[in-house]
Amino acid sequence: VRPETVRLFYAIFVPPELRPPLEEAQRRLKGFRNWKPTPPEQLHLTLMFLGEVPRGRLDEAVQVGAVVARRVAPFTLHLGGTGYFPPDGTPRVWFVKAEGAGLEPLAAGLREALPDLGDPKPFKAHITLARRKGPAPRVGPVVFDLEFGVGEITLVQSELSKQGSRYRVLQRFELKG
Ligand code: 2AM
Repeated sequence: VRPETVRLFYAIFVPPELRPPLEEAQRRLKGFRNWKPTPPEQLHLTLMFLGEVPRGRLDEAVQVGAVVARRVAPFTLHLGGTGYFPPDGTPRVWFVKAEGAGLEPLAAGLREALPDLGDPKPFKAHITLARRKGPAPRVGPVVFDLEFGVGEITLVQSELSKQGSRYRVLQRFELKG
Protein backbone atom coordinates (compact mmCIF):
# COMPACT_ATOMS: atom_id res chain seq x y z
CA VAL A 1 0.00 0.00 0.00
CA ARG A 2 1.13 3.49 -0.79
CA PRO A 3 1.44 5.63 2.30
CA GLU A 4 -0.98 8.54 2.39
CA THR A 5 1.67 11.05 3.32
CA VAL A 6 5.05 11.94 1.89
CA ARG A 7 7.96 13.33 3.87
CA LEU A 8 9.11 16.44 2.04
CA PHE A 9 11.68 19.20 2.21
CA TYR A 10 13.04 21.96 -0.02
CA ALA A 11 16.79 21.96 -0.39
CA ILE A 12 19.91 23.15 -2.14
CA PHE A 13 22.27 20.29 -3.02
CA VAL A 14 26.04 20.58 -2.90
CA PRO A 15 27.32 20.26 -6.48
CA PRO A 16 29.58 17.25 -7.17
CA GLU A 17 32.71 19.40 -7.57
CA LEU A 18 32.32 20.76 -4.02
CA ARG A 19 31.97 17.34 -2.40
CA PRO A 20 35.66 16.39 -2.07
CA PRO A 21 36.64 19.00 0.56
CA LEU A 22 33.56 18.12 2.62
CA GLU A 23 34.37 14.42 2.32
CA GLU A 24 37.89 15.14 3.44
CA ALA A 25 36.55 16.79 6.60
CA GLN A 26 34.21 13.86 7.15
CA ARG A 27 37.22 11.55 7.24
CA ARG A 28 38.01 12.99 10.68
CA LEU A 29 35.07 10.99 11.97
CA LYS A 30 36.48 7.67 10.75
CA GLY A 31 36.97 5.23 13.57
CA PHE A 32 34.04 6.62 15.56
CA ARG A 33 31.24 4.19 14.72
CA ASN A 34 28.53 6.40 16.17
CA TRP A 35 29.20 9.27 13.78
CA LYS A 36 27.31 8.59 10.53
CA PRO A 37 28.63 10.82 7.75
CA THR A 38 26.12 12.12 5.21
CA PRO A 39 26.72 10.26 1.92
CA PRO A 40 28.40 12.74 -0.48
CA GLU A 41 25.56 12.72 -3.00
CA GLN A 42 23.11 13.57 -0.20
CA LEU A 43 24.96 16.64 1.10
CA HIS A 44 22.42 19.47 1.09
CA LEU A 45 21.11 22.55 2.82
CA THR A 46 17.49 22.33 3.94
CA LEU A 47 15.55 25.51 3.17
CA MET A 48 12.37 24.17 4.75
CA PHE A 49 11.40 20.81 6.21
CA LEU A 50 7.71 20.22 5.53
CA GLY A 51 7.35 16.96 7.45
CA GLU A 52 4.72 14.39 6.53
CA VAL A 53 2.44 15.97 3.93
CA PRO A 54 -0.80 14.43 2.59
CA ARG A 55 -0.28 13.23 -1.00
CA GLY A 56 -3.12 15.48 -2.05
CA ARG A 57 -0.95 18.50 -1.24
CA LEU A 58 2.01 17.50 -3.43
CA ASP A 59 0.86 19.76 -6.27
CA GLU A 60 0.65 22.66 -3.86
CA ALA A 61 4.23 22.02 -2.69
CA VAL A 62 5.36 22.02 -6.33
CA GLN A 63 3.50 25.27 -7.07
CA VAL A 64 4.96 26.97 -4.01
CA GLY A 65 8.49 25.91 -4.95
CA ALA A 66 8.05 27.38 -8.41
CA VAL A 67 6.53 30.65 -7.21
CA VAL A 68 9.11 31.30 -4.48
CA ALA A 69 12.08 30.35 -6.69
CA ARG A 70 10.91 32.73 -9.40
CA ARG A 71 11.14 35.66 -7.01
CA VAL A 72 14.77 35.09 -5.94
CA ALA A 73 17.85 35.75 -8.06
CA PRO A 74 20.68 33.20 -8.40
CA PHE A 75 23.31 33.80 -5.72
CA THR A 76 26.61 32.59 -4.32
CA LEU A 77 26.58 30.25 -1.35
CA HIS A 78 29.55 30.48 0.98
CA LEU A 79 30.53 27.63 3.30
CA GLY A 80 32.41 28.67 6.44
CA GLY A 81 33.16 26.87 9.70
CA THR A 82 31.76 23.74 11.31
CA GLY A 83 29.62 23.55 14.44
CA TYR A 84 27.36 21.24 16.42
CA PHE A 85 23.63 21.01 17.09
CA PRO A 86 22.81 21.51 19.80
CA PRO A 87 25.68 23.93 20.38
CA ASP A 88 26.03 22.93 24.05
CA GLY A 89 25.43 19.54 25.53
CA THR A 90 25.29 16.27 23.65
CA PRO A 91 25.85 16.86 19.94
CA ARG A 92 23.48 15.20 17.48
CA VAL A 93 24.59 16.87 14.26
CA TRP A 94 27.95 18.10 12.93
CA PHE A 95 27.34 20.78 10.33
CA VAL A 96 29.01 23.43 8.22
CA LYS A 97 27.53 26.90 8.31
CA ALA A 98 26.29 28.46 5.06
CA GLU A 99 25.69 32.07 4.00
CA GLY A 100 24.21 33.56 0.87
CA ALA A 101 21.96 36.41 -0.19
CA GLY A 102 19.14 34.18 -1.39
CA LEU A 103 18.84 31.98 1.68
CA GLU A 104 16.65 34.14 3.91
CA PRO A 105 14.26 35.18 1.11
CA LEU A 106 13.86 31.55 0.05
CA ALA A 107 13.39 30.22 3.58
CA ALA A 108 10.97 33.02 4.51
CA GLY A 109 9.04 32.81 1.25
CA LEU A 110 8.49 29.06 1.60
CA ARG A 111 7.34 29.41 5.22
CA GLU A 112 4.95 32.22 4.34
CA ALA A 113 3.44 30.18 1.54
CA LEU A 114 3.01 27.05 3.69
CA PRO A 115 2.34 28.41 7.18
CA ASP A 116 0.73 25.22 8.50
CA LEU A 117 3.61 22.92 7.52
CA GLY A 118 7.08 22.38 8.93
CA ASP A 119 8.30 23.32 12.35
CA PRO A 120 8.40 26.75 13.97
CA LYS A 121 12.12 26.63 14.75
CA PRO A 122 14.01 29.53 13.18
CA PHE A 123 15.89 28.81 9.96
CA LYS A 124 19.59 28.07 10.49
CA ALA A 125 21.43 27.69 7.20
CA HIS A 126 23.69 24.64 7.45
CA ILE A 127 24.78 21.49 5.71
CA THR A 128 24.79 18.39 7.90
CA LEU A 129 28.12 16.60 7.57
CA ALA A 130 27.34 13.79 10.03
CA ARG A 131 24.81 12.60 12.59
CA ARG A 132 25.76 11.19 15.94
CA LYS A 133 23.89 8.02 16.84
CA GLY A 134 25.52 7.30 20.21
CA PRO A 135 28.59 8.04 22.29
CA ALA A 136 31.41 9.47 20.16
CA PRO A 137 33.77 12.39 20.72
CA ARG A 138 33.56 15.79 19.08
CA VAL A 139 36.15 16.61 16.48
CA GLY A 140 37.89 19.94 16.23
CA PRO A 141 36.51 22.71 14.05
CA VAL A 142 37.15 22.84 10.33
CA VAL A 143 37.06 26.19 8.55
CA PHE A 144 36.13 25.94 4.90
CA ASP A 145 36.27 28.81 2.51
CA LEU A 146 34.20 27.40 -0.30
CA GLU A 147 31.72 28.99 -2.66
CA PHE A 148 29.33 27.74 -5.27
CA GLY A 149 26.67 29.31 -7.43
CA VAL A 150 23.06 28.45 -6.61
CA GLY A 151 20.76 28.54 -9.62
CA GLU A 152 18.01 26.20 -8.49
CA ILE A 153 16.27 24.71 -5.49
CA THR A 154 14.69 21.28 -5.26
CA LEU A 155 11.68 19.63 -3.69
CA VAL A 156 12.84 16.38 -2.16
CA GLN A 157 11.07 13.33 -0.80
CA SER A 158 12.78 11.58 2.08
CA GLU A 159 12.15 7.88 2.51
CA LEU A 160 13.19 6.50 5.86
CA SER A 161 14.68 3.03 6.04
CA LYS A 162 16.89 1.04 8.38
CA GLN A 163 19.94 2.09 6.35
CA GLY A 164 19.07 5.76 6.77
CA SER A 165 17.07 8.12 4.61
CA ARG A 166 16.87 7.93 0.83
CA TYR A 167 16.27 11.17 -1.01
CA ARG A 168 14.29 11.42 -4.21
CA VAL A 169 14.33 14.72 -6.08
CA LEU A 170 10.71 15.35 -7.10
CA GLN A 171 11.17 18.68 -8.84
CA ARG A 172 13.79 21.35 -9.56
CA PHE A 173 12.95 25.05 -9.64
CA GLU A 174 15.15 27.58 -11.37
CA LEU A 175 15.90 30.81 -9.51
CA LYS A 176 14.91 33.81 -11.60
CA GLY A 177 14.72 36.93 -9.38
P1 2AM B 1 19.34 18.32 9.49
O1 2AM B 1 20.26 17.88 8.41
O2 2AM B 1 19.84 19.51 10.21
O3 2AM B 1 18.93 17.21 10.42
C1 2AM B 1 15.63 15.96 5.82
O4 2AM B 1 15.34 15.33 7.02
C2 2AM B 1 16.22 17.32 6.06
O5 2AM B 1 15.28 18.14 6.76
C3 2AM B 1 17.48 17.32 6.88
O6 2AM B 1 18.41 18.14 6.24
C4 2AM B 1 17.09 17.91 8.21
O7 2AM B 1 18.01 18.79 8.77
C5 2AM B 1 15.91 18.76 7.84
N1 2AM B 1 15.01 18.95 8.97
C6 2AM B 1 14.66 20.13 9.55
N2 2AM B 1 13.80 19.97 10.52
C7 2AM B 1 13.59 18.65 10.63
C8 2AM B 1 12.79 17.83 11.49
N3 2AM B 1 12.01 18.36 12.46
N4 2AM B 1 12.83 16.50 11.31
C9 2AM B 1 13.61 15.94 10.36
N5 2AM B 1 14.37 16.65 9.50
C10 2AM B 1 14.37 17.97 9.64
